[in-house]
Amino acid sequence: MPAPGFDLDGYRKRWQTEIDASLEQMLAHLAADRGCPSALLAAMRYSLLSGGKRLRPLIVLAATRACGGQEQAALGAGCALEMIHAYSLIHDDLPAMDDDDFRRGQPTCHRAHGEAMAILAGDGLLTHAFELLSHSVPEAVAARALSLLARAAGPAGMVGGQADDVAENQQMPSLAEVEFNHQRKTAALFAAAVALGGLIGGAGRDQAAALDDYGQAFGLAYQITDDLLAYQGDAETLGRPTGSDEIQDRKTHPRVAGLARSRQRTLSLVEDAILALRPFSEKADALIALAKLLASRV
Ligand code: GRG
Repeated sequence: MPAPGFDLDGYRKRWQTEIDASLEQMLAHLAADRGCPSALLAAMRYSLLSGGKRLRPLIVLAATRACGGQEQAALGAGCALEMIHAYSLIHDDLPAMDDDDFRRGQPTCHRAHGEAMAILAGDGLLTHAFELLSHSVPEAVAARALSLLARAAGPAGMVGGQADDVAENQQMPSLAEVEFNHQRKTAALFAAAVALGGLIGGAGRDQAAALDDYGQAFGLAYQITDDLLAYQGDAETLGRPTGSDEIQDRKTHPRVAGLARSRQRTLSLVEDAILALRPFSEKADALIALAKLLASRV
């Protein structure tokens, strides 16, 4: 199972390029559809092609690889997931939510394209993701794929986590409440990423359960790491300005548990994620390397 010689940098560079090219191509198809207004397309393009790490699609591809499938077959599903991620960031930045002016070093979508168009760009990316996914996976698993993605992104998943986040609550939550929020707001999409990769790669029941364990643990660790770096003021590793959690009095993991416990929790979740991959061959190398990268950030 271990993958000591795996070249994660090379793997990421290669597939990030492919993912970006596929996203370009999908927007080109949309541009050819006379029903899509150019102002809307411009706002969608602005956020979708603004240089994210493409972590969720990479995980879709890595999960397909772990099951013995070809990454190429998972590109469409990975791009669909990235569209949902891009929509969530656009809406998260809006004045009614985080009210952020910058994302990935450039003005946020509503700053560049106006609030109404940014809302619609998010709506467009969210809905187009499902159309794209419906013809990116084998017909036999299409309904399952659409349903799991809708659940992960929806009111009992990411939207639910975000709703809890914005709800006014003066009390300090328990750590279990914080983690429940992270499971929905962030981990649900990572769990959907491995589930989609598994569906495309033909995962059996044990492998699908193992991928879910990996996705949940990875996703929770990812959110705690993000909060830890923000808490420590490590804007460089984080890739965005820090300090807004304190300003907005957000009850993050390190604010509730303290630095040392949050760090420890991240490391133990990464260990859980890697251990979950026992039912796989050495082809789980990319998933393992991605989890190890997370541990190296805290
Ligand atoms: C608005 C419905 C709705 C949901 C928003 C994703 C989200 C829910 C909020 C973002 C808040 C945030 C900064 C969460 C931390 C973890 C996270 C999801 C970071 C951003 O994802 P990365 O690191 O970003 O993959 P890039 O820029 O690489 O795509």
